[in-house]
Amino acid sequence: MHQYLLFSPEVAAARTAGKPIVALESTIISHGMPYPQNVTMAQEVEHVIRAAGAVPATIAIIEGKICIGLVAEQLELLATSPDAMKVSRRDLPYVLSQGRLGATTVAATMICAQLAGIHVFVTGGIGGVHRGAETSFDISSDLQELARTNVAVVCAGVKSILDIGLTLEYLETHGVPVISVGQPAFPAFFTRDSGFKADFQLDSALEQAAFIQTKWQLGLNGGIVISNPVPEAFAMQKDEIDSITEQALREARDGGVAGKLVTPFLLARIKTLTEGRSLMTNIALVKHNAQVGAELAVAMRDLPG
Ligand code: PSU
Ligand code: MN
Repeated sequence: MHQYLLFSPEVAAARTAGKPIVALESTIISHGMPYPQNVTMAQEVEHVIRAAGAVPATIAIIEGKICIGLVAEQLELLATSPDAMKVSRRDLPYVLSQGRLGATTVAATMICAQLAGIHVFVTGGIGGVHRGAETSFDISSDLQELARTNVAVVCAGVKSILDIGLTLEYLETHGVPVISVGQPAFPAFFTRDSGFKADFQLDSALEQAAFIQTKWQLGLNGGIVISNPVPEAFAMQKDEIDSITEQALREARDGGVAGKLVTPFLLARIKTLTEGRSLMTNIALVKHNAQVGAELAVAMRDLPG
C-alpha cells in the first residue's frame, strides 16, 4: 500500500471484502458550499451510496496523509475549517509535506483515487475551460487529469460559468470520452441541457461499465466523464441562471479575481444571488450522481474479466 494513504475503517473493510467503492471529493465541501449544508450534503451523499450497495470514500489530506474515507469528525473538520487548502495536482506535495489540511479538487481526488485503486468518483461539476481563457489561460487542471488518470467521473456536466463548448473541445483533443445518461444532451449543471451533445449516450450502469473496461483494456489511459442531468424537479430556469452567471463573471472580472480563487468566488456569488436556491439544486444533483456512481461501481465490480 502507498505510504501516504490512510484508509478509514469502513473503506479498509470494504477493500478486504471486495465491495465496490466510490470516491468523493472534498473541495465541494470546503470551498463549494457553505456550512452547515456542506456537511449535511456530504453525509447524505454517503448515505445514498451505501443504500445502493457501495461504500463511499470521501478523500481529503489530513496531517500528512491522503485519507481515503472520512469519519464524521473529519467531515465536520473540513466543512468548518476556512484554512483548508484547495488542493489540485500542483498542491498535493505541499499540503502533504507541510502537514496542512487539504480539500481535494476533482483533479487531486482522481489522483488519490487511482493510488487507492478506486475507479469510480462522484462529484457535482468538474472544472473546465473558463470563459475568456484565450487571454487568461484559465483551464482547470481537472481536464489534464481526465486526460491521464484512469478514473470515471460522474458529474452533472459543467457550469455555464465556464465555456462549455471549449471544455468539450479540450476533452476531445485529449481523448476523454463524454458519456451522457438518460438523454443525448451534455448537461449544464443547474440545467439539463447545455445546448451541446455528449459523445455517447449510455443509460445503464452495465453499458457504462463495459465502455470503461474496454477503454482501459485497450490501454487507452485516462478518465471518462459520465454526465448525468440534474433531476427535472430541481433544475433551475435557464434565463435566471444565465443572468446570475453573467453578473458573477462581471464581478470576478471587475474584482481582479484570479487563479484558484476564481471558481470558489463564482460558486459563492451564484449561491448568494439565487438566495440559496442554487444550493438546493446543487445538493440534489450530487445525490443523483451518487446513485448513478454507486450503480456503476457495482456493475464494474461484477464485470467478467
Ligand atoms: N465546479 C462546481 N463545483 C465545485 C467545483 C467546480 O460546480 O465545487 C470545484 C471542484 O473541486 C473542481 C474545482 O475540481 O472546483 C475546479 O477548480 P478550478 O477551476 O480552480 O480548477
Ligand atoms: Mn483555474
